[in-house]
Amino acid sequence: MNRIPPALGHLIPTTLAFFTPQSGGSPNANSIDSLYKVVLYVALVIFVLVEAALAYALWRFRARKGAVAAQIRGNTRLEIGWTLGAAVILLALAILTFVKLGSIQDPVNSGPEGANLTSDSGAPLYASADRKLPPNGKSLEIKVVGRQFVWEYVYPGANEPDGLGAPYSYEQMVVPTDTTVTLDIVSADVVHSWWIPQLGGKFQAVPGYHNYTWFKIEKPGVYRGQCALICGRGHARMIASVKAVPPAQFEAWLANQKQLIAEANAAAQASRAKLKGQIGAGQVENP
Ligand SMILES: [Cu+2]
Repeated sequence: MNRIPPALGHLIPTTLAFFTPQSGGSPNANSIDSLYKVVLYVALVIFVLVEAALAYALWRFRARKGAVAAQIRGNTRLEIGWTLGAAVILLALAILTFVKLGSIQDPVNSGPEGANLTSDSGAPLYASADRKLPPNGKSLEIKVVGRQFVWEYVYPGANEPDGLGAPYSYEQMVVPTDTTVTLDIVSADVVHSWWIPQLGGKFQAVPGYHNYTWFKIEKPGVYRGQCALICGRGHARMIASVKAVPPAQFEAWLANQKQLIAEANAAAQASRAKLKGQIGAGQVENP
């Protein structure tokens, strides 16, 4: 008889999801979500207890004709009790937070499927630097460049040691599933904020500074976000998405992207040469 109606049964998790961080995309986002929920539940229990005590006192001791209020001057045991109780709860939450922090900040290893990515030349697509990497030191590193008003992503696979010829894309980042992706976030102009809620917390893109974060996506899919810091007139249009595909599909996409960029560069070079022939080098902008 006391079964929850189906509509209501659906309403509770939906409402709860609205008030808690998005998750399900990456382990760090899941850790943020579970930590948030623990704090939320503890706070909810305390909130309900305090409000219930308040409501009871308001009703029980309401103004009545002839009633005389008792004059109470403090209760040492009660006061020490709630001070200690609050301190213990706070300490427990602080310890739990520090225990959980590692799983949010520290990248994990790639899964078996995503561990062996190579570029089309056969070289491994992994990069390493002097900062937080997975325990085995291997991750797919993508550079995220914030600029007014589009996100640019630069992938490993440059032709030359100075980074020239690296494949890139705008707005949508493509990544392999089962692979730990580390992001090196920079800005080309003003401060922006990189945020795909289902893949972890916000990170600012600050000119002249590097910020690092990571994610690891299990299931193929598209995860959406948007620049989370007002950065100028086009801020609202500065959307971002991360598309996760199986590793083999990612390698094919990356090779194709590289080829498309090479073709476009060749075409631009040809039309520049043609223009130069027609009107003379002196009149071509950036000859
Ligand atoms: Cu922005």
